[in-house]
Amino acid sequence: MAKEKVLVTSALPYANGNIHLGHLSGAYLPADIYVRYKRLNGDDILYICGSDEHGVPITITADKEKVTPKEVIDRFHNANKSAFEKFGMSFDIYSRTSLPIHHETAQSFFKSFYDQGILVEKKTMQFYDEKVKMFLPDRYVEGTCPRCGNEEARSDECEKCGSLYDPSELKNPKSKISGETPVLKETSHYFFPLGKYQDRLKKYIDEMNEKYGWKDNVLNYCRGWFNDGLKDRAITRDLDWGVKVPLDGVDNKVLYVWFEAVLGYISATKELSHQRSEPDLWKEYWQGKDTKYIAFIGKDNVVFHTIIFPAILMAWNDANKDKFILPQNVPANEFLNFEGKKFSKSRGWGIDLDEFLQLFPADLLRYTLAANLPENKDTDFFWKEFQSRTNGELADILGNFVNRTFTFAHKHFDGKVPERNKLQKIDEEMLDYLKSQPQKIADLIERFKIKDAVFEMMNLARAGNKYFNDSEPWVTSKRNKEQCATTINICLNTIYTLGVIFEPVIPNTSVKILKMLNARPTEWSKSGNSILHQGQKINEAEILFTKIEDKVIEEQINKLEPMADKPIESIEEITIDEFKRLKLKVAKIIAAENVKKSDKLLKLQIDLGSEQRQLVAGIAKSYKPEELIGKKVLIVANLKAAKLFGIESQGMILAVDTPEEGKVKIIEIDEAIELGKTAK
Ligand code: B3M
Ligand code: ZN
Repeated sequence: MAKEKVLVTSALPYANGNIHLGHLSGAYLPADIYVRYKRLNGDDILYICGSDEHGVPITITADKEKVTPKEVIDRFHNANKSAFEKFGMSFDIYSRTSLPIHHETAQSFFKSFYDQGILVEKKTMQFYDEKVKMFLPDRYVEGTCPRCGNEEARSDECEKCGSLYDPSELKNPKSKISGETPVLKETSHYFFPLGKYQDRLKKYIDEMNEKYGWKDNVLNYCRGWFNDGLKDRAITRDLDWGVKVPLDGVDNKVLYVWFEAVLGYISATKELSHQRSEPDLWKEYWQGKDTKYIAFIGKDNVVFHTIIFPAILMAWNDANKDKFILPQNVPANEFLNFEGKKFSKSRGWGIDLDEFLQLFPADLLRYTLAANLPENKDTDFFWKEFQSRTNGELADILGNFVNRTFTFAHKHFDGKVPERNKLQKIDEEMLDYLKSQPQKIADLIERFKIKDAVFEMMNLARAGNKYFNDSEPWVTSKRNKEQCATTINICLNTIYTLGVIFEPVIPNTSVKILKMLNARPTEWSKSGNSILHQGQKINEAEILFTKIEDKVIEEQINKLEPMADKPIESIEEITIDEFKRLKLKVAKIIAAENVKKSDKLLKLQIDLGSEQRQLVAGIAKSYKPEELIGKKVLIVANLKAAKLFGIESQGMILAVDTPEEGKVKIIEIDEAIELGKTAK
């Protein structure tokens, strides 16, 4: 395949907190695997990342800690940069948006738009906290989402349903600084006319998807925004921390962080050009005719990379000679949860990368995360899974195959690659598989199916073990030394291939394997071609993976328990007679509708077999009415009737909390159980 020139970026993490495992699975590890594979493939890659150092998250952290934003960004930029290094991220640069080159770049885009006359200055009503006397940026205001009812929505954006709306639509707004209800007060901002780009953006996304196959989750988000209709977006804010609006007479306003942060990819590439003393390097990638650009992100950043950033680049390209390329693909991942719940710094749920790497080698984490990437749906990190992937896959499959082959080669062939003699069917089959596997894995990685690619890598080690077993070299070493030599030759060559193709996932192990073989990496496409030649001396085997003992994992799990949301409280005891007073009966939901003016309640009609009743249940956030019809449930049948929102409720439906805040799951009863039966 012709070699490609590829620009790759990973979302710029805010420099206001530590990188945790969730971040890695979203935008960093998949990108690093892709990049490392592309480099081995001989493609020409620039991999760009850095800290996002503006925006309200930084000022919120600084306010909380009573330090300056500068102190916050310096601390976290350095901490994250070094944690990423230890994890083996192979960025060409890890830059930062506080650099002058970034401020200049972002300002030049703003100026270009201003000079073209495409920005619209509009007076807007914005939340203002009268107590602390300041305009409140989006994230300083929290309220109820006007679309889905999420009570933790931001002023103009809901993370839960992904909607963007006008701050005046937000229900029950509260200032996060003072806790007061903010007032809407007039200010003026520059707006980018996103709506005018809708048709071009749609065409661009359709075209890219047709040619390069975008992920369904990403396309779905885009469709949603297009259906809502893109609105003009304010690209300035009333703040003093950020990139100053480059207009005379405009003070105390900065560029909206998302407007400038995406341009951080470009300024970071400029910074790299500067570091390498190749002033035009950045242009080769961003403005070259035959470059492609892949942007790795997590799902919460999709709109900014598929809509806002491309629109900014289109607007620049309309008026300037030097034209930028647009993302060819935006393979956004869903989220990684931690032991069944969302990562949460404030609740201490999860583990930071740096902390993790003090306990275990990076490759173990890279492998477990890579084998379980949230490519199509949210996934979880479980300590037990980490242990079983390490012990059962890395150690027992890959490590064991390498170890038994080396032991054998040293014992029977004097630590040299033995000759390959006449091939039997079993050898031919193994060699065919060995030859085909790198291409199969490459195809998967090219389509961003990294999890499947990792599975296929381990499959090669699985096949190696099976081939070793079926060939029985411990038998042939005595009876048919030539056949034994062939087996070990093929096993060593398989280990070589494993050493190359596993490099993107477990780079440190790959280095060890190749060192043990006294070999250098080859180009990806040749890695299955039995590169090791007869007589080549191999080194002593090193232990590649140490198994993780149960007690080590238990220690980590035990650490979590005090942090869990609701520790098991001491529960007041009741007698069996008291329990018997409770009548829990099986009922079927036969009708369900929303309760007007309530986003929590549903009105249900239920059938108990002998009678029908009306219930009001607080499950509207968890179920749509139509999902409930026909379900068999348990109700408390002898609960005193009560009125909710003026509607009589004759009983209560049983449900349990789920890990998702505010959501419950009703207890469903087997279809075979008769209506009206009492639970006991
Ligand atoms: N800093 C948000 C985040 O860390 C944001 C990404 C910027 S990418 C240009 O999720
Ligand atoms: Zn919402």
